[in-house]
Amino acid sequence: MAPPHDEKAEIQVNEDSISQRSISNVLFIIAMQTEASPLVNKFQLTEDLDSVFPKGVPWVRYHGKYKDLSINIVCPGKDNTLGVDGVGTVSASLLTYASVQAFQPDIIINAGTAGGFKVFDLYGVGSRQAFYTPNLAKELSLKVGKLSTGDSLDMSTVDETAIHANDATVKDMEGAAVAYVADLLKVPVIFLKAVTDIIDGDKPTAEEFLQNLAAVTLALDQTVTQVVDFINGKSFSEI
Ligand code: FMC
Repeated sequence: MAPPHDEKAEIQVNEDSISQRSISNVLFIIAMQTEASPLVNKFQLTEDLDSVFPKGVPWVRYHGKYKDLSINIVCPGKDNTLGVDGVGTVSASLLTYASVQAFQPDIIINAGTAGGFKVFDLYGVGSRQAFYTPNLAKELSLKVGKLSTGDSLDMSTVDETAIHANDATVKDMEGAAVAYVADLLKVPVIFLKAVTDIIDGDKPTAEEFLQNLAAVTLALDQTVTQVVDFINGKSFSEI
């Protein structure tokens, strides 16, 4: 007869074995080429021209070694019909799914830009899917908050009500999709978002977004590098 099934103990064992494991394989999901390019250069990654992805999809993969880490950066690429970056949840979820299957990462990092709200001093807890990284946030002085995702740069009044009701402090167009797939496939995930625009500020969102994109991408690039340097050689319990 099988011994009684102790689910609690099993979960504990799983968590322990995850936390002791060192992180060696990092997958970045990045929506826009402008956001990805500086990192591709920084980590000296090469584009995979013989793609592991299905033929004809616009998804782009860059990969290589940086310090002790194996790094993949994937982007949805340019929409086949419209020629613009495939931002948003639909492409993000498919790309995340296919990339986890193909590269079996230890951790997913969704890096990109986001809109922020004027008040950004809330400490968001209980985010279901994000991996808890207290040491990383403290060491790099990163603000921690709740991220809200929708398929629009602009914010409708309905979105606004929901965002405020849930205490979200940043707003993007991919995070929840990446979180959903990461949870589905049980891969730890973290989100790094650099703020391009103040949603509840005076300037129109799209205008402010475009104005700040280059400068914010630079800041994102620096933070991502610091995060990768911090993660390098560490186990999950140390981040
Ligand atoms: N609202 C929603 N998304 C964004 C934003 C805002 N105020 N600022 N920056 C973004 C991010 C989204 O995640 C997309 O990838 C891209 O930038 C906007 O097209």
